[in-house]
Amino acid sequence: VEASIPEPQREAWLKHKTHGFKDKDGFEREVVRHVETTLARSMFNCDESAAYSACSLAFRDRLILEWNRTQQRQTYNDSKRLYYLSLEFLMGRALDNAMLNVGQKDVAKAGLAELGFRIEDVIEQEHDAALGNGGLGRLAACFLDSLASLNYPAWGYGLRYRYGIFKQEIIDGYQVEVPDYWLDFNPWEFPRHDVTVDVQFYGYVHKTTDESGKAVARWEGGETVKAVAYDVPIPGYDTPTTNNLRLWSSKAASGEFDFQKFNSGDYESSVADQQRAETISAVLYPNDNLDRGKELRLKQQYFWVAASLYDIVRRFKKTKRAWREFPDQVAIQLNDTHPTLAIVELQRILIDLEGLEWDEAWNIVTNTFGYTNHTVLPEALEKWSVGLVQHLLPRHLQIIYDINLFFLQSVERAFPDDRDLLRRVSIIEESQPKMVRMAFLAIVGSHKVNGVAELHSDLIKTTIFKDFVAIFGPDKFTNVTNGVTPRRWLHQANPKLSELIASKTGDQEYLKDLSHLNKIELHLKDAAFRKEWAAIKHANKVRLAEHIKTTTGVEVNPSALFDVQVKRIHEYKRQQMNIFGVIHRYLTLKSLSPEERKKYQPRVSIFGGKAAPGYWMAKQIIHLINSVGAVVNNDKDIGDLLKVVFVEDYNVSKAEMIIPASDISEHISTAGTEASGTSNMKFVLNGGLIIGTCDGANIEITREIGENNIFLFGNLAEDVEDLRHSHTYGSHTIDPDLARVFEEIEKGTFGDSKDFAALITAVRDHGDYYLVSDDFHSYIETHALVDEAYKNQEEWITKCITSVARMGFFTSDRCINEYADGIWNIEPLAVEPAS
Ligand code: F55
Repeated sequence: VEASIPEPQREAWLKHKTHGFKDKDGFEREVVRHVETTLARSMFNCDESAAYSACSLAFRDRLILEWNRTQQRQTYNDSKRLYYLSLEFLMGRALDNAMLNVGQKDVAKAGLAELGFRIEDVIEQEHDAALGNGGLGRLAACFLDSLASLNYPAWGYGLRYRYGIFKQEIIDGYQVEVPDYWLDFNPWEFPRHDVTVDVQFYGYVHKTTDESGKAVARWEGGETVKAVAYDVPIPGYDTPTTNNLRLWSSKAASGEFDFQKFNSGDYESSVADQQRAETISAVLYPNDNLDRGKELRLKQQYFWVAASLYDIVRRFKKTKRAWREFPDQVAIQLNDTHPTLAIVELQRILIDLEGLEWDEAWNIVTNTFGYTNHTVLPEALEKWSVGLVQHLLPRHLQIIYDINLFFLQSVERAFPDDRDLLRRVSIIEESQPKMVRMAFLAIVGSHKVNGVAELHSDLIKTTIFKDFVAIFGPDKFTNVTNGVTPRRWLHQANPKLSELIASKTGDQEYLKDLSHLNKIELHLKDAAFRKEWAAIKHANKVRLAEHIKTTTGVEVNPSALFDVQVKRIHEYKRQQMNIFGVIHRYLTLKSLSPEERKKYQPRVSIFGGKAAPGYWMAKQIIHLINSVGAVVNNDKDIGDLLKVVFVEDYNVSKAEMIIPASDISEHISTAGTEASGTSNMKFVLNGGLIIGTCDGANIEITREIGENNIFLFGNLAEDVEDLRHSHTYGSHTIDPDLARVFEEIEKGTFGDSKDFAALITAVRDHGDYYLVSDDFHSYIETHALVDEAYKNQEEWITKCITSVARMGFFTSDRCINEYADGIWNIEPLAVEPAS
């Protein structure tokens, strides 16, 4: 308010009000202006990179105006906001998305052409914003797109990592990690050097009494790090709403302490302090579905949580409302347990700093938070040692113990004399060392807990959180099946298919209400439509084939069946089973006469995905895939019948190219292990079929598209436990086809067999935890069905079109509306069309 321009001077402001470009001419003028002034270049030295920069700046200027208006509108309206706390936002590229969401891509295309550039080449210049590992981070990005597109008042809060997920290089068949320094030129972020928060670490707790004699705790000493806000505009599709993603960056707090050091000549150590502070937001931890308990990771979590909560509370306090109204103004969603300290931090703010009573504060806290669980894998459930929390956050540990005490007391009242129940649900695990169970803390501190697909939400209720269902009742636990944004994953990734669909649904409304896709089923028999459909898939495959040729040197035939598995490499996702299946196919082909071989359906097996740098088994899988490729791709007997390629550095922008080019994709996790999966949705949405297990969202996809349109195989989740038990305690015989594959690997056909021994022994000698052998036979048989089905192209295309028509449910818009109604209790804010 203090910075507001007084009435008499506002006329000048209004006279010079900024407007974004309106048409092609306006766009070109802005591009040239940015090249010549902002970038200090000219038409004599404007390369594609400069064109990208200038084009982005032109669009950025447009976004800023609507972004400011959106924030003013939301503040003025003063209704409840959602804050989505996620340590990961896997955004990918922003320019293409911005052009499409503001509806000006055609203008930009024509304008860039007149200035001498192809829009595709300009888009390709952008570095992915890769602040995430995989599904969890990409889900957060899809949610931001839907929140803005549906006009919800919502902010994302995350960390501004200097290094995103590493870049993957494949050298001699092995993964090599290269740091991803992405901030050299990033026009999409706005540093807010005036928006900072001091975050405290370490120190001790001083217990004392206030003037009225009430016991109070004061957290003192330790060290302080400064959080600086960087804001990223999130444009909605076909709406002026432009929401905010706030990312925190760490730097040294310049207090007395540093000056003392500096003045006493201790320059080096003052620089070292500076660097230590900056380390907090330096790098994204590259583990997906694995918790490693590193101190720096806990520091990241608290740094980001403390800064975000301070910001949220500061905004609430400006409204001068009573504290009990906090949950009517603020909903906070925890994307997995990574932000669980937010529960403790809000309780601390309310009782230690604002002087509320424990019960009143705790009521506010639990009504504010919701928690989304993304995994049942035990190795992914976060735990922090009590000693570490005590050291880093002494006051928080006390509050955690108090939360646990009151919780266990209430459990004891409801279930008297059940000591074992208390032990099982305690937030503190009485192990050596003692551990804080973050998922339990998140459950106790939230009003809703959700899983991300039906099977997964049922599993958490019957396995890892069973006791909590008994304690809190079943209504606290719910399901919100994941979804994906059709703007990026259809319109942007597959513009030709998007256009064809629009021509049959009548308009592009289906991008806002994906259920309209069902209209294309009426055109199932339209020969011209089908032909066009097939031509688009083929063109997408040609584009991928070109990429494969230039990056790997392998020539693949675009008419072959493209079989794709792209996702993080993990034993539970079973890329090892896929490559064993490929070897089986290779051996089968080799055993046939040239005549018989010709009857076989040509295939390209395409893999992509990163292994966590410390995950040795995952790295062995990558090595085996590349080693098999090296043999198969150079085998003259085989030719086009089988190619095996590993696409380096799978990321969001590669996904946009690969997914539209797939005929069949693999979602083959051991039943009960993949919480949802989201690429399965993207593949089907782009006219690819899938082969998969009865796991995660595959089950709901099957229900929607019909079981004739999906290739399901393998054991069911309910049988997994017994099978594992039988491996360990019964006699474990390996599937004969798989044994034949192992034999060939051990003969050295794909290089030194010692390199792959661990992959074999995991199945043969170490209990086959992921049931590769149990599922192998049905996997191979189902692939044979895929071959057969593909030979009948007419039927295949019918399956593809029917499936796309029935995918409306899997939009992240549906998903966000479910969260808004069932968990956040927020409403969209009506907007006038963009000015
Ligand atoms: C990252 C860090 C930690 Cl410490 C734990 C997990 C992760 C992570 O990346 N998890 C992840 O991606 N989970 C995935 O979430 C998706 C979205 O809900 C699901 O579709 C997918 O099944 C699940 O594995």
